[in-house]
Amino acid sequence: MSDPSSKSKIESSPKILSGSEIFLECLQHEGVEVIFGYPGGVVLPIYDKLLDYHIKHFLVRHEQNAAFAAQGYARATGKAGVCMATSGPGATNLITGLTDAYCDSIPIVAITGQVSTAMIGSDAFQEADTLGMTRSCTKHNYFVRDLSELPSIIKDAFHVATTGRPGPVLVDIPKDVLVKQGTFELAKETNLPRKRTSIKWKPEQIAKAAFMIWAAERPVIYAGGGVIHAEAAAKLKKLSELTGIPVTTTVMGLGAFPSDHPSSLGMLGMHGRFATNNAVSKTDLLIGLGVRFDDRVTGKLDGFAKHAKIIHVDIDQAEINKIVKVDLPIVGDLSEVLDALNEQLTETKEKAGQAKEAAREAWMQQIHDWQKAHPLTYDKSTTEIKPQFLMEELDRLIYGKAIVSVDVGQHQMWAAQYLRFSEPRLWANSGGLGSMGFGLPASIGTSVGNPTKIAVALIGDGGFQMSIPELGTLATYKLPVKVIIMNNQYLGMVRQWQEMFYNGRYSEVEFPIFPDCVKLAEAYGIPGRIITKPEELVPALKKGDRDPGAVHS
Ligand SMILES: Cc1ncc(C[n+]2csc(CCOP(=O)(O)OP(=O)(O)O)c2C)c(N)n1
Ligand SMILES: [Mg+2]
Repeated sequence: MSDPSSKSKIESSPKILSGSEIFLECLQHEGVEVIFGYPGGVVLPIYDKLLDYHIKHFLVRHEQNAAFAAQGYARATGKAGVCMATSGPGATNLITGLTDAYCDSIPIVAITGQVSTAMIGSDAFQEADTLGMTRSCTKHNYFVRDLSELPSIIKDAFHVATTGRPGPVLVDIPKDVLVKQGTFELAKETNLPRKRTSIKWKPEQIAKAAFMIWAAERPVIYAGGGVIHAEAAAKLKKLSELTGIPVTTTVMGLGAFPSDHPSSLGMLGMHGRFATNNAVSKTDLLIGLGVRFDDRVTGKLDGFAKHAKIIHVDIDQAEINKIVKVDLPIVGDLSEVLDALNEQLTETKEKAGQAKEAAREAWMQQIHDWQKAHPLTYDKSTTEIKPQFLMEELDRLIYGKAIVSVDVGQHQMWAAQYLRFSEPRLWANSGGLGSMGFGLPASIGTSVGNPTKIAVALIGDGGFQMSIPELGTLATYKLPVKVIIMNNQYLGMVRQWQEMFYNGRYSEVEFPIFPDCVKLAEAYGIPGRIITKPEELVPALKKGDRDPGAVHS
């Protein structure tokens, strides 16, 4: 994205720079190429200097969407996404996006302006306690008291966001620091620990894990987003292939294991597959990798994997025994742990690997029988477009070629069940927080972050109405995002709960007015079409292959 011939100002100018310039120099040195943001009073000094730098700024239509777009970028690339907002309302608008990133362990660095230091505490115009408000939804937050601290804070912010368990970090910078002149000296290294984790797993734990794995008759691997964050998908595949153990993934772990692998069990939990949940409830060894035993996975805890010994590998010690008491906790970087475990398993395979072979074969057969008896099915006889049909057709067209960003609701779960993922970072969803309005802005970030893949935004009619203005961002930057609005004409997920748990007493789940999406898209200069018949689906999806386009089904 950045012009390779671009020169940092520091090489051509004296070392006396303004706070804004120092800030932008620091970002450049962190390798930042794009910022998703929205300007305002106290960040004007940064926006002014931005004109002189080769960092590309994407002007979104709401700060919440800057945070979601930064997340889309981070989820697609593994690098920290950057978002920026002004003080007061700009900062408060970021909060949902920060909380969302915190829940899903997504590395983003949020920059907020603050009123000048001398005015803090005076109820100044657009003053808000950003630090206080974001303390609980960031991995860490910083306030820049003095210009001299700025380079080291920026360096530390990127370090904290991307190392250990990744997460959002916020840096709040008062206006006087941005306008002040000072000598620029780049912070060379962070003083924080460089290791991804300071707690190191022990070889005895690896040996014990290998022993438990060979001793198990009905093992299952339960893999989560941590596998993707640790770039450990290939190592997970090796583990599964070395041992023949099937793998189920969480909604955050989709892509951590290839969907079409014979040992793939798809997703587990409330919205997971019958056979997979059966396997988890009957397993005698559950190997949790980069997971957090979320309630959408476990359901009632006393019924979860109740026959199993549990191994839990996670980089965050706070996750160990938080929800479920485990038999063997291993705290460490999954990539390192899986290397060590695979080595141990390779060494011990010949001696120990055969002991339970017959039982393992019977276990896989049992799982296949469950899968055969309870496949994902739907009524194919209707003349309307069934969501599952849409997913199957979309999957056929985009498998391995697209990054799919989804919103929150029924469509999200259909996508999670039916779409296949060949590799990590092809899926962006609001897993832990379940924030409606996520999908469309996230697709902006995935499109910018990885333009080699087709960007698809698959969203509900409810979530779409929360993010309509971002069509403006798509159009402005001509981002080739394929927007698919699944219009079931209600807040489907909520309606489903009312149907199941409130005797079908539907309350406030329909919109009496829904805009004509074609006219709406065209108002932004984006081609759109409404389709209602199954036979129209594939031609419509194909037509908009690389153009911005809205399909309303
Ligand atoms: C910001 C926010 N508000 C409310 C909810 C509660 N909620 C979860 S799913 C859902 C319905 C989503 O409807 P729609 O976007 O049409 O998707 P569908 O379920 O119909 O596929 C709602 C209201 C939420 N998750 N996020
Ligand atoms: Mg809907």
